[in-house]
Order: sequence, then structure tokens, then C-alpha cells
Amino acid sequence: MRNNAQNPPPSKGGARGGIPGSCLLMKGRINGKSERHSSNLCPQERGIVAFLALVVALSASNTRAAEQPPNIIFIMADDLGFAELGCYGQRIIRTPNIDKLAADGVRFTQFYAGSPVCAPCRCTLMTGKHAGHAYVRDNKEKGPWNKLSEKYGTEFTGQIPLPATEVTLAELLHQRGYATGAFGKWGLGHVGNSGAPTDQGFDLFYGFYCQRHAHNHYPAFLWRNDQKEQLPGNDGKSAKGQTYALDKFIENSLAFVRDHQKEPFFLYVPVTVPHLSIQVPADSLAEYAGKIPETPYKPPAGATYHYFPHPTPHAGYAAMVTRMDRGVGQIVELVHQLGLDDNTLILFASDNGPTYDRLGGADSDFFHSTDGLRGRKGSVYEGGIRAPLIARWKDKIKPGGEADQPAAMWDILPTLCEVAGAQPPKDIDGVSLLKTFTNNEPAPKRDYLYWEFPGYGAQQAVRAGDWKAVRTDLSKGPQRWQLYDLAADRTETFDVADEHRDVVERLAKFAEAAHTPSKQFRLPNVDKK
Ligand SMILES: [Ca+2]
Repeated sequence: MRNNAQNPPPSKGGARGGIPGSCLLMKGRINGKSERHSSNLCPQERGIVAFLALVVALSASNTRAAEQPPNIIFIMADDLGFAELGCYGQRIIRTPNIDKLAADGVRFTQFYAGSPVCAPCRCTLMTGKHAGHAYVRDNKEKGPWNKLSEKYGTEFTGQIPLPATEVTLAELLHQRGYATGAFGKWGLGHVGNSGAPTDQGFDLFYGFYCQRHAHNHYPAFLWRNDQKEQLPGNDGKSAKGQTYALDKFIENSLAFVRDHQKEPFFLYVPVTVPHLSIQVPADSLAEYAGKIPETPYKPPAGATYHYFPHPTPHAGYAAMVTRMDRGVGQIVELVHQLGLDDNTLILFASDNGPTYDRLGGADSDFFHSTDGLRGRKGSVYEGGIRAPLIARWKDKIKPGGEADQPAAMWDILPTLCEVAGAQPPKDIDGVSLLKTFTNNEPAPKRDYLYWEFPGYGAQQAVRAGDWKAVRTDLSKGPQRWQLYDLAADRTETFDVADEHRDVVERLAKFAEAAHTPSKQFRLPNVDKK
């Protein structure tokens, strides 16, 4: 109010005797000065100055946007069934923030993981190659990389490492000038070997190198690049602790966004939820406890795995997903608060289908986690490899979009390269989905999608149009191809191979072309001895 008293009273246009809107020009001529302090300007002049300032600011911001590639945030859940999200039909588990992300962006209805288990899927994401070409094709822990135990004082020495020769998404974005950070579960090597994230394009990694280490959400320590950080209140052996790993991933992700808000950044958040064990802080559990029918979970006698017991596994599982959803909401909110909405592409996906056989107390039937699709984690039937994919980018992606374009994890690398203006390597299998994101246009044409997986009995699958060919149990002997028409039979119930021999032959040829034998990951009864 005091300012008003010092400044001239507001006047209507022309009240000083000039032509409305012309006083700046008049005074400029009269005084012969072009620069004056704004407090000496009449209201019309102030309006013009403010307008010009806005034009200058906008053009500067446009120039910056043109010069500076957009930020990219890729959040990936672990073993989350696509139908465990409200926006994909879930009725019990609440995921309001991810649902909002989908409502504000585009939701893919036929997106696929790169593999039905963790490490190989991460390899397809990082290299843009499907499992017929990818270096890592299964979770594998036995090998020379296991010899790091003594040096690093841990039994969790990670899976088979990505070799230095592989070009990763993080390296491509880093070369383009991006700050790169990963917070969560890596699974493609360990500090001390070629697969360390800091040797594969990331400035900063915080979390679990080894997937087995991540089976306890209250670990005694997590890695920050080559440093072990103890977590307060966790002994790493108990089902309970004080510091929940997911919370640390979100906390570090938020810090990374704040630290790098002025430069292009690539934030990769491969959270470890809702992978087993079922463990969640009490405040989250309270949201569901007593509201869902339960059978307490105890590991069966003689079980070879070591997932913790849980008195209310349904509530525990649902609470894990909802807590992850809260973390997603916190990241999205920070982007908004920092004014980065229109220059940040945010993606959400999962690495493979949901858990099978009530392992560790999980219950994919109870939650309808695959919306009726056949197969779970570890299977190349649809339920094992179908995954959510949501992309939000304010003003670039139309809100509320739904894309039925079949696409897969190995498409993410070329997509993000196009977003960033980086050149993807020539030997990848993926295609860019950017036009599907922004205009719901079909992705560049390709003949098929291909999966192979030497685990869980050894399997292959090919999708071409609505046809899907599957072979399972290759470890038991040579197997015939099954054939399903996904348009008519989404649950892969009716094998129509005998009725469509020509189709089987065509898809089998695709599989033959897609499969390159791997020394590390033999495909039994497909590879020659
Ligand atoms: Ca997984």
C-alpha cells in the first residue's frame, strides 16, 4: 500500500492528454531519451515494457528449449503386473499418481517387457537389442564376476556384467550432454567389473548392484558409486528395519532432479517394488491392513528361496505398490514445482510380469495382476511379458491418449535418442515410438517382435501382427511351435498351429533370423551343440 502512495495514481488511457497507448513514443520524442526508469512510466508504458519483457523472456526460453534437449525420467517397477495399476483396471490396489500420469499422457495397451525376468529385460532397455541379440539373456550369478566378494566385503556381487563394448542408453545421453543418474536396482554388473553403471554412462548410481541383495527391502547397506552406505536401523537379515530402500531411491531421485534442474538430465529409477520379499513400512501397511481377506505367508519347509514371512501378504503387497505410487507422485510434483513440466518427458513401465505360484506370499490371481492373460514372470506367454508403459510430456503428448501399438522395451533406447537428438547405434532392434507418443502414429514398420529366454525350461516367442508363436520346454527336447491369434484369443488358450501351417512357417523363419547364438546363454535344442 505504501508503494501506491509513492507512485502516481493509476490513470485511464488518455487521462494525461496523450493518445491512449502512445505516451512512451511521445515522451521519447519530447525528452530525447529512450531509456528511463520504469517507475517514471505511465501505466500504458508499463504495460508495454512488461509485454516486451515477456516477449524477450519467452524467446530466450524458446531458444533455450531449442538448444537444450528435454529432461527424461524413466521409472521402472520390478515384477509389477500391468493390471496392478488403476489405469489398467486394478480395483483393489490404489495408484492415484500413476493413474494421473496416464490421464495426463498416453497409455500403451500392448507394451512388452524385453524378457520375462529382471536382468535380461534391463539389458534390452539399456542396449536397444531384443533377447536374440542382447548380451544378457537370463539372470546369471555364477562366473568370474563372483570373485569380487572379498574385495568388496559382500556376498552380493551381482549378475553377469555388461561388457564394455555394449553401447548403453546412458552413454548415448551422456555424450549428448545429459547429467545421468540411476537410483534403484541395476542387475547388469557390479562396481569393479565392466558392468558398473558408472562405466556404462551413469554419473551417479545409488542402490543395489546385485539383484539378490534387493530381496530384502531393508538392506544393511546400499551402494553410491563405489562407496557402501550403511542404512540406519537395518541389519540386512531381518524382515523389518528402519530405512526402506524404496524411500531412499525416491529421496535420491528428488535430490538429483533439484541438483540438475538447469541442465538436461536423464533420471532412471528402477525401483525394487513390488518384487519379493513382501515388506513395507507400517504407515503404508495400515492403509490396507484388515481390509483385505488374508492367509498369513510362511516359506514352505525346505524352500530353496528365502523370502520373509508376512502375516498379511495381500495388504503388504498392495501397500508396496501404493507407496511406490506415492514416490512417483513426489517426482512428478517436483518437476512441476521447478517449472520443468513442458521440458520433461516422464515414463513409467515395469520390467516383467507379476510373480507366480504365490511365491513369497504374492498373489497374482487375487489381484488379477495380468487381467486374465496366461503366464506370469518367467514365461513368454503374454502374462509374463506384457507391461505397462505410460508417457507424459506436457504440451507435447495429448492427455488421455491410448496407444494400441505393439511395442517393447528395446524401443525405449531409439525413442529417447530421438527425444534427446542423439544418434542410436546401427545394430539395435528397437524403433522410435516418439510419433506414437506425440501423435499416436504407428511406429516405423517392422515384421515382428521376438523374445527368447533360456530360463524356466527355455522358451521362444514371436509376434507378427496379431499372430503369436510360442515354444516352451526347449530344455526337454526339440519342440513344435504353438500358434495363437491374439485378436480372437488374448489368453492364448487355443493353439491353432495345425490350422495355419503357413503362418507357423513364416513366424518360425522370423525366430530363426532373430536368434544369434550366445556363448553365455545357450538355447537348448535350438543352438547346435
Ligand atoms: Ca523383475
